[in-house]
Amino acid sequence: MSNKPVHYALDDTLGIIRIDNPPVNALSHPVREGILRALEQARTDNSELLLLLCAGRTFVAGADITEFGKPPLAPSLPDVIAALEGFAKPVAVALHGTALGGGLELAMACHYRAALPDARLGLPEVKLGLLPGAGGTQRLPRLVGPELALEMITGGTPIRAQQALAAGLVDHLLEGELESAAVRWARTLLAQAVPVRPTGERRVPPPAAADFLARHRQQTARKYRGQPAPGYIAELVELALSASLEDGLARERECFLACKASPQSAALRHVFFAERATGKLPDIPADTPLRPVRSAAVIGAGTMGGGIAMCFASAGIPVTLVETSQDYLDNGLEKIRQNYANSVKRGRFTAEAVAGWLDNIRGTLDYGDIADVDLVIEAVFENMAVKQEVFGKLDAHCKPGCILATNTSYLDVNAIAGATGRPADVIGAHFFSPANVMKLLEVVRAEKTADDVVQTFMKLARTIGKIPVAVGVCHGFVGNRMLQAYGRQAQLLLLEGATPTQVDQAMENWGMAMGPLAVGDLAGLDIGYRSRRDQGIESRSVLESALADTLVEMERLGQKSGAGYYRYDPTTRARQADPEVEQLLRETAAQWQVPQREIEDDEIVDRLILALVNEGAAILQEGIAARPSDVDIVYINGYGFPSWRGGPMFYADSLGVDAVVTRLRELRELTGDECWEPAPLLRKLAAEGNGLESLNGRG
Ligand code: T1G
Repeated sequence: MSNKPVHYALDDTLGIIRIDNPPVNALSHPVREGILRALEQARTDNSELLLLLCAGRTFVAGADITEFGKPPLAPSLPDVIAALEGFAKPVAVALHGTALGGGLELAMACHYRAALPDARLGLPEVKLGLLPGAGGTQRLPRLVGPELALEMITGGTPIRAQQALAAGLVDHLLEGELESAAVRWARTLLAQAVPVRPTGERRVPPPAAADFLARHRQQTARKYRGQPAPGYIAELVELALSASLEDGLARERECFLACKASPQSAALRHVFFAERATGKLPDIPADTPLRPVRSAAVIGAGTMGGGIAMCFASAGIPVTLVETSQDYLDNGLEKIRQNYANSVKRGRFTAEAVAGWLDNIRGTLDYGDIADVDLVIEAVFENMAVKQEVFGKLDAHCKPGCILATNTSYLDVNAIAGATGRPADVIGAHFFSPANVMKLLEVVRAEKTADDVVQTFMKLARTIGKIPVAVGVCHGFVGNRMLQAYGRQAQLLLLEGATPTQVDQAMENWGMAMGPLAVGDLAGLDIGYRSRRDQGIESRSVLESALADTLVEMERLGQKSGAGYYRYDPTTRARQADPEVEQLLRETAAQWQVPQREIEDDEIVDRLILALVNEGAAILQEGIAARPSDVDIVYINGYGFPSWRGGPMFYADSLGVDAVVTRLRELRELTGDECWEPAPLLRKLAAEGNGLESLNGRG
């Protein structure tokens, strides 16, 4: 078989077009050419019906995203789609794995569609800041109606084959092995002498509710502030109701090209590849043998411990929760049951699946019961002495080769490893709360952590549904260390004249999921208070934590006490500005003789985001993170940084590193604060005329 990505074979009167372009049969230029070549062959041969399918683990998962930054090569995907839909002989397609984006558009241009039951079908382009650019916004509503079409294209979440069958997106579910089942199905179509059936000739049924489209437009404008694609999608699906296919496709192309050229899409495409690059460790060979992880244990059944145990149980790995008292253990197990029950109620999981996962969890008070597990994650109180005592016990009880991980969010993992005789088996695994939901996992490599332990944990993270980022040991690792610089600026801006509402609104308008003060109130101001005391910082002795210390000592701990930087409505939990806090702010500023001034929202954004960038650059310089895109992934998946801005380091590149250095120097002038001294790495890149992207190893 030639190494061409598209093969055509005639089997009696059935023409079979097979795409074989691993890993996901992306519609690269050679694939597009190959499909047209196959159609050319079939035009004149004895075939009476064509069957399109893919080799490998999935049907076409979309256009080739790596081609987006390059000059377009003909034939374009719309050319291929038009050739398929307009073909003189009926074309059938068999779907398996994930038929996504251009792949589903290809399928909708075929005349008959079948799928394996576990196939998923979707148009996820919006997750790349794009929209379906090869007819998806015009053909999908013709097949499934405007409601489901808008839900699928705006949300980008694939649907299962069963739902696609019910919705009319596919005509048949295949049984058994893909190729043989597909050929059987195609032969029944041949026997029925089915006609061509262009999707484009169908009409879009009107929405059930007259105000559906208007409501959708409003919701979209609110939900996707700062992102152009969802608005275009609403316009295009609405257009499909009235316009000809030709006019609809023309407008779709314009909108697609506008999205493709947008900074939001450039950022989201960066994030797509950055998420996949985190696992590629420059200094550890990809084929490093892994340690088997068939069983796990979690020490501590508190909020974090319970969430971590759920990650393993839901991935099918039996997990034992270890606690110090039966009450703590029972509470922890009950909390897990409740969390799962809530997910079933919300329709996220089925009751059957949850029952199986709960069977994977057991509890004990006896370290002896975890002697044979392959991995332990410690999630006890954030105190060095307590953690070292636990690791001493693990060292005494756990079998040789067991991986010992700590869920500390800022303590020295080397010191924790030092409490054992096997520091090579010790690693940091910093989960984010709620651990069963948040995707980010900072994998902390201590000085003596063995390469196979690191590689095993990086792979295991994907198995339990996490995005792993390898980081080195320093206070707060990558995320919390940068957060400290970010949080410090928020505090200083308050003391210089801004209000909590102004700071948070400016950041949320810019795109952050939640402003820094509201995040503080959500997490609980007492956590930061205790961490400062643990670091030996006396209360109210430091300008940038004076206000927070005072609030905690006034029992204003945040949402959990009904008041923090804001007051919270007891019923709706909505946050309200509190004049008492603004008064306290002015008094604290007076005590510290901080001059008051009007502060613009732009300055707020610059100071908070550039604090992240400058600290991120220092982290890269120290080798605590391997590449700038890893820092971006930490902030997008752990700290509510808007993915459509690409992450702090990508954002810095979008401004231009030299402009960032200039602005940092301006802020130093403005505030007299040495923290604004540009990181040497930024100065070096600016001098070289390079961007942070140049360090991503993907240049
Ligand atoms: N183009 C190029 N490379 C791709 C790719 C794509 N569409 N999809 C995946 N890869 C690479 C990926 O970088 C990785 O490479 C390897 O394949 C395995 O991927 C006109 C404009 C299909 C669900 O958005 O969601 O069509 O890291 O690690 O976890 O309307 O990949 O090994 O070197 O993710 O099993 C729309 C994107 C495109 C789907 C498989 N399609 N892909 O997940 O493997 S835009 C998408 C995915 C479009 C048209 C428009 C997932 C997956 P490497 P992986 P996975």
